[in-house]
Amino acid sequence: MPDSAHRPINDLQSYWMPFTANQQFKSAPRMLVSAKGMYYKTDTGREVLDGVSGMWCVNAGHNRDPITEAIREQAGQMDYATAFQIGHPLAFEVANRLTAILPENLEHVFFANSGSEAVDTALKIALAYHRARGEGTRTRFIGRERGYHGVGFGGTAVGGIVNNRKQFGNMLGGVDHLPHTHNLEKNAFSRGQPEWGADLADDLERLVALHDASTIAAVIVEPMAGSTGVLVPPVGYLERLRTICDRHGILLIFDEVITGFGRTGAAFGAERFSVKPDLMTMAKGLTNGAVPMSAVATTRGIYDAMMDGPPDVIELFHGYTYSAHPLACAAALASLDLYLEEGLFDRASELASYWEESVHSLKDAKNVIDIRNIGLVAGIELKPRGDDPAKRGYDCFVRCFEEGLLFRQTGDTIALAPPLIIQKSEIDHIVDTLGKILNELQ
Ligand code: PXG
Repeated sequence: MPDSAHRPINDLQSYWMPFTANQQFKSAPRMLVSAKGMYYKTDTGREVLDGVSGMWCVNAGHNRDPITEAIREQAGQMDYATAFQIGHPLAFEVANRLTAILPENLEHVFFANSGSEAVDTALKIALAYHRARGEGTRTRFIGRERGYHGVGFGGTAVGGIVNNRKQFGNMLGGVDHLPHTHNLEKNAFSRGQPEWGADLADDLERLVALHDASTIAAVIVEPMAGSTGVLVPPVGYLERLRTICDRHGILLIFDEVITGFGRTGAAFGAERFSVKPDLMTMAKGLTNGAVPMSAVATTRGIYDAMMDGPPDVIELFHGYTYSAHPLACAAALASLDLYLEEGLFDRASELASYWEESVHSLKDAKNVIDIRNIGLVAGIELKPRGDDPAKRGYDCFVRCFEEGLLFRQTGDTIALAPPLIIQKSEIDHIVDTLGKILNELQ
């Protein structure tokens, strides 16, 4: 009999945890069992303040009654319906509600289930669009160093995080990368968008000269890079990417899986930074994290180019069993209602300066080498401990969790992105806890 047949149900070995040091975790597990508003509860009954909105997704706070109710009601009415050749009304409603708050050039919405799927969908739409217009040689993608676009082969290939790539061979061919925009010498302790770095976008001209525009389908970037430690775009940088893409007929994809739904102090990063992409991916906050759902928004031009063939032929051979899942649609509608009713995107914008002041008050805490912020996001970068990158960040993560504060640790950067319902007193608590722990840590 295999070993697993003897395991009691509370054994930790069967579950292979994602993006986790399994061996380390299983020797000292941390368990969450319930959540409400700003707080989780652990299996030992301790309250933990959620400083990262679950994983950048629970923008309206946890277990909000209207969302829970909407999911419950939809589960009782229709659990599942295919989206292939048949529709259900909520899917159309979600698409319409999204186009109402998206930048006005984005007029159509394709549904998937995760950010990774949305990214791969956007890349495939870009390829299919160029091909439909007779420019089928445009097959290259340009991503960016330190970019994160999920874990599909497409997203891994255009992503720029070496640990996420090196185990998986060649991935998608024909991908190149822009330089990242992180620069401690020029930009440490910038507030909001750093002043230095717009020129880094000009590297796209170099890549166009190297590969020729006729081979490039799209550029994909996060307007603000989240996972890789909160890299806020330099003033003028995204504008310059837009100009260069336009000059060469290259599509610009914004991956707004993190920046969507209020995080930067506007509905989307595109609005916050006043740059319109041709395609936008979103996920996470779309359903307030309650049911997996993601989407890709496109311009009318892209959609119309694809709708040009015979009317009885499928235009895009792509989709998922769970595209526009009814429970996800119900959760999305309830989330969008809640965001609007409670004015949460405006609230993020109103709280942003208090947030900025508060997080920057940690400037003199031990080992802090940079603090970055925009909207209700912050990255606090710590000096790596000797030759042990990420260890100080991890120790800080564990100590703060024990003290009742959860954030996301990425290398030696602490990423904070609390639910947009956060109170000023809770911001103070986050900063006090972090300050105390940082000064205690080696
Ligand atoms: N694009 C971006 C910009 C993301 O942040 C994805 C795509 C992929 O989404 P899915 O739903 O497939 O996970 C993400 C996901 C972190 C962290 O460390 C961030 C994400 C996921 C897990 C961890 O901050 N973002």
